[in-house]
Amino acid sequence: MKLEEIYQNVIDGQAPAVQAGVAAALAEGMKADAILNQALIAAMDEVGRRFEAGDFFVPEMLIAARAMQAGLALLKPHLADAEVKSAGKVAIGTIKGDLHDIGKNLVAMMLEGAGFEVKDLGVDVAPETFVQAAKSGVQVIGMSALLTTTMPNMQRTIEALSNAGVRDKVKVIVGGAPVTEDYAKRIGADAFAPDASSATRVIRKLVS
Ligand code: B1M
Repeated sequence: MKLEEIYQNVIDGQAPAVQAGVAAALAEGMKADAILNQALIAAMDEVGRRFEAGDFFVPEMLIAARAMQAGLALLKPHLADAEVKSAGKVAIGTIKGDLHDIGKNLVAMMLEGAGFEVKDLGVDVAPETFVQAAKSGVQVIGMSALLTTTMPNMQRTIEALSNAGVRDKVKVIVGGAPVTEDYAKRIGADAFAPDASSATRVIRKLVS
């Protein structure tokens, strides 16, 4: 099995073909970290590039991310043995009062595709849950918001991190359709990203 085939099948969103390719590559004795870095992560980098260039839209990015995750699920048990270096640890959730999770899931998938360990806190996440995640040793807290009515819970969460004495232990990135760079600055977040692809780039910088 050629890594280029897996790479192309991720870009094309062909989940069964990606799984078959990963299984064949493993059976041939290929190293799990090579499959991860040279096929899955490389393909998601390309997907992100195409998205930012306007050649791919959300549906293409979603099916590619799902195909990547299908391959990743097969690789995971082998990655533990291969001691692949994690790109970093991120906890991500949709803020309290908000049940929208498509964008948040996309960000989480792109991060996994880029080699991050992602703790998905789900939706309607209370500030205290983000605080617990910060205490658990993640480097980055990511908050997603789609509703203008509950957006202020981002600021409340940042205040909760400060009150718990863990604000300086983590970087905070915010995003979601109504969130802007200016809003992120006003509430004291470290970063903002307008989409899943740039979120990965920004978080890479935050942990570097
Ligand atoms: Co709702 N909804 N919804 N909804 N919904 C919106 C957001 C709305 C704009 C629709 C409208 O009125 N035009 C509106 C909000 C208006 C406002 O706040 N001013 C709205 C409303 C009002 C509501 C309800 C209140 C409706 C009601 O019940 N009366 C209700 C609220 C429920 C609640 O949350 N408590 C509600 C419910 C729902 C559904 C359950 C039906 C469903 C959600 C399903 C789900 O998520 N599992 C839903 C949907 C689908 C939408 C729309 C149509 C689509 C949202 C979406 O998934 N976009 C939306 C209208 C619209 O946007 N056209 C709407 C695609 C997604 C990929 O984009 O999430 O922006 P997005 O994510 C992007 C970027 O923003 C960024 O990257 C992503 C990918 O590039 N990003 C991040 C996101 N998070 C990030 C985090 C980062 C970085 C980047 O760092 C951590």
